[in-house]
Amino acid sequence: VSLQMMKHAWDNYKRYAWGLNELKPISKQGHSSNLFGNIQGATIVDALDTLYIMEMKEEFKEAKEWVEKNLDFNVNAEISVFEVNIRFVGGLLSAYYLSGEEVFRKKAVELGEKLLPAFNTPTGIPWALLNIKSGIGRNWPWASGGSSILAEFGTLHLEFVHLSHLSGNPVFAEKVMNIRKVLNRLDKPEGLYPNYLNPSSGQWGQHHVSIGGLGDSFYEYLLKAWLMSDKTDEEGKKMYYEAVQAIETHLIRKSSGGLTYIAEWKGGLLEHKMGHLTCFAGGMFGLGADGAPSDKTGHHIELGAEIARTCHESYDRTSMKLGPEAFRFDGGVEAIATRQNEKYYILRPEVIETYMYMWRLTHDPKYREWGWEAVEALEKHCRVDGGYSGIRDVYNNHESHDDVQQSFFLSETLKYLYLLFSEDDLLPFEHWVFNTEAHPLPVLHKDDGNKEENQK
Ligand code: DMJ
Repeated sequence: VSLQMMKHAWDNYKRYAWGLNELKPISKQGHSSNLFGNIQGATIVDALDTLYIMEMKEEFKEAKEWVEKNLDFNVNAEISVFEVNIRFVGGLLSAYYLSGEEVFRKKAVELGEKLLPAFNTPTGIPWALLNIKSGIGRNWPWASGGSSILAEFGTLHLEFVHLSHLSGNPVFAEKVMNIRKVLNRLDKPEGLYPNYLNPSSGQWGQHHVSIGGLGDSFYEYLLKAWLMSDKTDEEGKKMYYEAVQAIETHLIRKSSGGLTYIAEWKGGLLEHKMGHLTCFAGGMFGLGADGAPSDKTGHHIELGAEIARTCHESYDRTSMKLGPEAFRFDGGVEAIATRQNEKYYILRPEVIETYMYMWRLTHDPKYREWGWEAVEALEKHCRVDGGYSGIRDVYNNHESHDDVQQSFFLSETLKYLYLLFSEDDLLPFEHWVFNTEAHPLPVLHKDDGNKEENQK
């Protein structure tokens, strides 16, 4: 089914928005997101590995030809370093490792080089935004005290390690190792990492902590850096398990109805709200269970299972059976969005991602059942003639479509669904680590040099 879904999403993107960043499936035209500046083709690059894995050979070929002829980084564009890294660099790296086609390696390294000026700050903590022509960087104007964002500068590690590996140039890995160094020198309030860090002063901004937006994939990349290093990156491992300990103590709570959730922390006060983005943490806890101290393994799996259940409840308690952007545990509600501007669903993957990890780790059939419920809801409410669209209010009985087919729907949501219903030997966890945009990167095994290309 996910293959049919992919075909529908891809064919419509091709028909109405080819070469542009994303598709507007209702108005049937291109959608340009300012996250990528003038870099074009986000959906193509994000979808390459999904097409490959699903064996959509013709489509993969046309996507590759587009990359060869049209993907151009010599543009005057201010881009988000994080978004371009996870979607473009990550997408190109995966396409290279899966297919062995040199063009993807070349483009990935070329783009990586374009991102390097972002690290020209007093601390080496990169800017959020970079003009890839002039090399001038800055931060989001809304970020506390001119800060860079934890989930942005903390989500470069996997891709940059691979860029060094593939180019022979150590500079990429050095840049991300320096980020670790800066973080390790700083005092962490209650062992937690605030979302904001000023790249000039090297000081934290507001003490807001989140495992959802602004924080999320920083934690994910600590664990995955260790796994991707064939479990040699002890520093990443230590930082991950210590962070999880602090998160458990200060952020994880159980509702009176028995649902485990991860709250947000604001200078010591808890906001009892969990984002859709935070739901990825179920899969992360599951994936990290194996490396936890032996008496804690079962506990981490259990935590993953509980987060999966809570996030499933957030879907089940809506009329469309698709989850809201954020849900709350206060004012008499549990796992329900209370604010109008938190009731939307934009085709995000995190809940299905967690089902996929928990399925592989436990083989409990409920994860496939829950995944199937999501497929039915997507088909019923998000599928339109011109592709797939997000929904403005999942508690309403009538769809109001937002008219965007996000590129991560093709790279993540559909890939994780496909993997959820595939055998475990398709991209096995011993050999592959998924970047935060679901692009698989090979584990760099200690003893086998460049063999990883063959580890499909
Ligand atoms: C994706 O770009 C990535 O999963 C990122 O980590 C978070 N946001 C979107 C999907 O929701």
